[in-house]
Amino acid sequence: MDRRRFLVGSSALLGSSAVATGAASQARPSPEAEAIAEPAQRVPTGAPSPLIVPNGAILPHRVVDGVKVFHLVAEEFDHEIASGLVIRAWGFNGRTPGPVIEAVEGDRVRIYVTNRLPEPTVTHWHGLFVPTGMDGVSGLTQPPIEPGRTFRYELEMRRAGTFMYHSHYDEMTQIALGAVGMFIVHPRRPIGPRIDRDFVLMLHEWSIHPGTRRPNALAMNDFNVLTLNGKAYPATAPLVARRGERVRIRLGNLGPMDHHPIHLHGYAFEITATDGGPIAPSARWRETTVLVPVGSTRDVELVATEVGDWAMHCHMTHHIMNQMGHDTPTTIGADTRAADALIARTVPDYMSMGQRGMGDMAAMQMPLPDNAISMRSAPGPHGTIDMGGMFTVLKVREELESYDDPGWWEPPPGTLAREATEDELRADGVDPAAR
Ligand SMILES: [Cu+2]
Repeated sequence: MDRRRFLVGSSALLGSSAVATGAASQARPSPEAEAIAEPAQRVPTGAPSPLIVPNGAILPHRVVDGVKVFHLVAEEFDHEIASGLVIRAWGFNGRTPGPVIEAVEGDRVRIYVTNRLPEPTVTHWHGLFVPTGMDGVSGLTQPPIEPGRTFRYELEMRRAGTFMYHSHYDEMTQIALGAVGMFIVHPRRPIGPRIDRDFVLMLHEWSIHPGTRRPNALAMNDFNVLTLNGKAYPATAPLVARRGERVRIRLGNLGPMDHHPIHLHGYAFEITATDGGPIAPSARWRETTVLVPVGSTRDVELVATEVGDWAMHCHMTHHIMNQMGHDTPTTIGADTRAADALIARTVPDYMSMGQRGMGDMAAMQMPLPDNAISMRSAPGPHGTIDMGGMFTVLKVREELESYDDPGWWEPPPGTLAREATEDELRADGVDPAAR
């Protein structure tokens, strides 16, 4: 008999049947979670920790006769990707991704979806087990929601997990314009180690030609704006944790086309769940990069043992850059002086770039069209950070007064890479001129 059953059994013996029955039913983890947990993890660990949605929001609800009632409004609005770039997006309740829907296993949930888009829409509950008629697939499971109309979805939260919601009408257009969101269902009684910091991040990609406002819904592979919860670095908020806290990062991907290998520096994490369900502890392995395919979620967990500022980013190099033209010939290694001189006769300020690589372009203040952001670059504590897009920072500190951005990490003496001295090179027998 494990400890939980022992406690439940002994409280039943006390005879106060109402209290004992209530305690027993509340204390039981879901059968699915319990079935795959290691014996040592089967003890409930208390209430779920609150969700943290960097740069985002949680959808409010009201309870009517025991049912959690939500209202999503599909609509068009201006959305700021980063300072200097505002797009005309489609999403929910003025946001893309839409606000996170948060519920608890066993809840009865009613979601009204009002369509204020110029064309029909429907909303699909990705990963949730629902009756077919509530699945939200236009034409297959329901008629489309015409502009101006409101549909009602009745859902039972049959299992806990990290799920999503998105348009399932004119998917190419509506998803490319941002009609997506996360849907988190907490376990009724969490089991396993308690999570202290429970982050929710939705990955997305956009094709936005510099100087334009409307994402190109027809793009198939030339995505030039990559976002975490709708923001491109440097607008992405850091993930802040205190040393020793257990951190969960829930990642969802409803971008149009690309899978994203999300890499975290300084740590190895475990992938603990997908939108298919939790992964038994005995089946997990450790990673530093988690691939989040389109149409999937991944939960990763770590204990924040290492203080510092740790980069977390997509490892596809074009996904940590902001707007750029991908159809420019490369000039790395080329001697362009003769061509530059010829062109400068008609374009006096002309300067070709990139002959020594493209790192310089981060620090260079190039004139941009209105409503465009530079390809990359933001000031960091040691110079320019030459990344943009799908990039953020996990900031772990020994002491924190709040979870607001604690600023940049100040490395203790002796823990910062610096230029080697002549003496050091000589003492270790390293000759920089050697071939
Ligand atoms: Cu990526």
